[in-house]
Amino acid sequence: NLKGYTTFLTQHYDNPKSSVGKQYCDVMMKRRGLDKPACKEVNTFIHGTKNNIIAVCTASGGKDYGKGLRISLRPFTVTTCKHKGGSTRPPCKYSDNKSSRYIVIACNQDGKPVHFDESL
Ligand code: DGP
Ligand code: DGP
Repeated sequence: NLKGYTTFLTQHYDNPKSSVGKQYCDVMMKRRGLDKPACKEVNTFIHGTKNNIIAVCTASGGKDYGKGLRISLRPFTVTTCKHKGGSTRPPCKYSDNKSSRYIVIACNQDGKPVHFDESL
């Protein structure tokens, strides 16, 4: 089932961080289709390699975090986009927060990421 992984990449993978100007989240949330049918409330983009993200599903890059989740052994540079409120319909307006965090994800049975849960 590749769909979950490809969806994860669309929603959460951006490496290197795209140079789209000042309003990174506004541009990226639209570009990745996360503004439809309504503005997604919170979404995190990971600025790390696919190999390093996939490794979180294995013992070399992650460990069990309960409830079927995995937490990375090392922090990733991430940008979390938060909907500013107001209309939930596009055009969506977001705040940007870039930081270095441990990512918590769910992996499928093929060892591929399928869900971004949180970052610490
Ligand atoms: P924060 O305030 O940055 O710790 O995050 C707010 C909440 O949003 C927290 O419960 C984690 C969650 N969150 C952050 N990014 C994503 C995402 O991409 N998808 C989902 N489902 N939740 C996210
Ligand atoms: P999210 O990263 O939360 O925006 O979700 C991405 C996709 O993964 C979406 O199609 C819903 C699916 N998904 C959400 N939570 C889980 C989970 O715990 N396990 C699996 N396998 N898929 C999930």
